[in-house]
Amino acid sequence: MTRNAPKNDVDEARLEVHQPKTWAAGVPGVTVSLLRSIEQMGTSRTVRTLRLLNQREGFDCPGCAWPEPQGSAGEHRKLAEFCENGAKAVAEEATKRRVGPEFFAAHPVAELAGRTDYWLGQQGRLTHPMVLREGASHYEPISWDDAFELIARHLRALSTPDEALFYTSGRTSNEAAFLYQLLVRSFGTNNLPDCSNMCHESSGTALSETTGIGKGSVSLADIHQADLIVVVGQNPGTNHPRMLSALEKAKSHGAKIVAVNPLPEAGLMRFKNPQSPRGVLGKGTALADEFAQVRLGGDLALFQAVGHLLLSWEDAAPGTVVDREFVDGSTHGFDDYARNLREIDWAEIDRATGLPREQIERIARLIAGSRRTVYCWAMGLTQHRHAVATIQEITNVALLRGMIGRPGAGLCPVRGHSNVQGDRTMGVWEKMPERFLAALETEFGIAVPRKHGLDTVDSIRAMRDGAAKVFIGMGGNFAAATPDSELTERALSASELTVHVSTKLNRSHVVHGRTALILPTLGRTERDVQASGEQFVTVEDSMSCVHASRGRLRPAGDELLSEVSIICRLARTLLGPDHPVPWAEFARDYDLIRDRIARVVPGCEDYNKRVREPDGFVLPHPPRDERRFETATGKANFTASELEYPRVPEGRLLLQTLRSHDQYNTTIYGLSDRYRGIEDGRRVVLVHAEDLAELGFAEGEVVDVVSEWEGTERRAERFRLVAYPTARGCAAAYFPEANALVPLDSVAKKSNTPVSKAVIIRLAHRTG
Ligand SMILES: Nc1nc2c(c(=O)[nH]1)N[C@H]1C(S)=C(S)[C@@H](COP(=O)(O)OP(=O)(O)OC[C@H]3O[C@@H](n4cnc5c(=O)[nH]c(N)nc54)[C@H](O)[C@@H]3O)O[C@H]1N2
Ligand SMILES: Nc1nc2c(c(=O)[nH]1)N[C@H]1C(S)=C(S)[C@@H](COP(=O)(O)OP(=O)(O)OC[C@H]3O[C@@H](n4cnc5c(=O)[nH]c(N)nc54)[C@H](O)[C@@H]3O)O[C@H]1N2
Ligand SMILES: [Mo]
Repeated sequence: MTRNAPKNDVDEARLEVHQPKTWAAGVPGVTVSLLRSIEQMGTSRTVRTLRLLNQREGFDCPGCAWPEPQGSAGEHRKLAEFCENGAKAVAEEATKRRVGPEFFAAHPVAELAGRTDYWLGQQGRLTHPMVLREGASHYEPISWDDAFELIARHLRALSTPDEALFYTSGRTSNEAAFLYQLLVRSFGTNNLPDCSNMCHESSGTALSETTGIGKGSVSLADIHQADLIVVVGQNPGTNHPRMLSALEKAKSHGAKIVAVNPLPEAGLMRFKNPQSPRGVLGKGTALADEFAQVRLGGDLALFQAVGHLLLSWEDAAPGTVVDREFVDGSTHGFDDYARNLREIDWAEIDRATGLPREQIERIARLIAGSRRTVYCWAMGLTQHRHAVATIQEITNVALLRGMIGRPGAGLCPVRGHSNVQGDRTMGVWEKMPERFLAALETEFGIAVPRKHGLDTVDSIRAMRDGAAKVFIGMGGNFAAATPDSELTERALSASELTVHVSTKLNRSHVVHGRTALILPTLGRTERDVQASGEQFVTVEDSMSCVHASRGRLRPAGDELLSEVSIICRLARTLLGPDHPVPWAEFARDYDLIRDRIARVVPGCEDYNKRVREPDGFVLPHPPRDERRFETATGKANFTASELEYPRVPEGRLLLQTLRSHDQYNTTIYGLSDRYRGIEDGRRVVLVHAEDLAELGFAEGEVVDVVSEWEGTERRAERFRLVAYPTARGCAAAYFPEANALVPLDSVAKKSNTPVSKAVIIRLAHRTG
């Protein structure tokens, strides 16, 4: 399969490559964010908007899920509690540009399908519900009522509700997410694939088995108090910039930082805090004390080696390394774990990690000597075949040292989308537990299905095979975010109906089913006024804190409906006026939704009152709160795993797909990957200079990239080679351009997450 670069792509001839930076944030960060904001919003709207970002009376940043400071620290929230990339996320949403009926009249869908994600996103906010009728060349306006009728007609015509798919991206508020899953289950299916299936599913799976809860166990205060922070497979300087302030604070108390990454990411090396004069003017704070440049997928081996060393030091001096009291009292499976790691094959560890043994030993020493260790990770761990085992190996090391349920310590999967964790808490999951489903039935007097639904990868398979015919997306950009672009786009195009509730134009609108709808919705920044008055919504951050978010800007258009209204009106049309759920009342007053959340969702008692507290409230987390583990054994479980790492054939490279500094997933803000020194272009592959030489390629050459998977090949054309200091044998290219290379069937064991960080590729010279 070959995927051609869009014809009118940005001119790659302009691409410039500079030296990668060795520090992150600081003045350029602030200047860039202000310029981008003013470009999209104008000056006065910029000032008004950024003033409300992440303030107690304002809206939650639609960027990442990193938490805001709480309690007395929250009193001192800096006026600018935002980062460069948060400001870009806001500018993208609060832009003054508009995509209305005239735009669609002027641009046939076939033309839009040839545009890049960047171009599509830059056109502005969607303002009117639009329909693409079967066989038509253009989207045309449709009334909201007709749009809901059309969807209901298609859904009712299915032979079973399981032929419909209901996707969610993680920006949806708790209120909308709760109603969305209620609608989907009332209709009769658990087909609730979400972006989490491609994101932290592996973390949820790993942690549920080991600690009994699929969420992280640390608070911001824990990070501040830690004496050792291990950051694995994460690029906070770009994707969670406010995390750098937390790392800086920990450092100021003497904490050490270990960074494990195939790339020397600027944000792991040095931070110049834009919110302190010292940061702006001085050298900034050095972050990583130990930078382990691991090979892609080598982390399981690394943490097995660390575990092995810790155990051998314990054997040599019993009682000095293992937290006996915790291990004996609160865990299960330690002996099997210890037996598994008693003997390890160092030659295999060397091949898997590419790390010097002395460095592994230094890292193990830091871990053995730390009294308060926090482990942070993101996509560098979750998107591998052996992702679940890798996260469990880190958990093993944490358990061995008793680093859970202790101040300043714990496990911290750093979430992506600003409300991806909340959406799961509210029931957006294809396999919610029985307890939740039963509570829904009791609360609403409805029957909900028990058969597990389809996740993202299985949804694509179902569309490909004709087993799913209607696709509805509550936010997100399914066509571009998913693996195997060619196959996925064909699967979507084979659907009878595709519907997208969206704020901005994206590829999923132009790779459409036979009939397609675009339903424009309010963003986080906008005022949401309903019959009972102005509404707010609630979200949950990466550290289980639930709080209110209130948009203050004028909506992008008079026709826009809130996500809650869209769900309620669709539900009324589809399920009829006699349905036991009071959909119309919910749309009038979101407090009524929250009353139900309080009764159905564990830990949300008294929801309306508690989300009105200035900082909201923190959901219960038994391991963190009382060292209680709701697992099958009633204890925290050690795991004994085989050593596993990606094997790369001769002449091939291992490719990871990642984010540039100037994008939010499939939303491309601009073409400047500033910290990595890549300007004015995105179709690049970063490869070590010595690998380029060995493979017989020249820096700057434009090549095709071919991925190899079980006898099949996928090809993406025209990528420029950049010599880059990545780990040997490893390469990197940007998502979503490189998604064409990720095979649909290459998934993580247990979590079914696409393996986007370990794609076997070869480079091919272009002929002619
Ligand atoms: N500005 C901005 N913020 C974002 C996003 C965005 O696109 N833009 N996306 C949001 C979302 S949804 C998410 S999930 C997060 C993603 O946040 P990240 O996980 O930081 O995102 P990626 O760009 O995928 O970066 C993966 C990092 O892991 C490293 N890595 C890759 N493979 C391996 C490996 O095998 N081992 C190790 N040790 N490291 C590895 C890469 O070199 C890179 O530094 O960010 C969220 N925040
Ligand atoms: N190869 C590769 N693939 C990946 C990844 C990778 O690292 N490599 N990362 C994966 C990860 S971690 C994730 S989370 C997924 C992301 O997958 P998605 O969440 O599906 O993708 P996004 O690009 O975040 O979605 C952007 C769109 O959301 C819509 N939107 C924005 N705000 C709102 C809102 O408030 N309401 C509504 N209704 N719509 C809104 C806009 O129309 C915008 O175009 O991608 C995954 N895909
Ligand atoms: Mo994500």
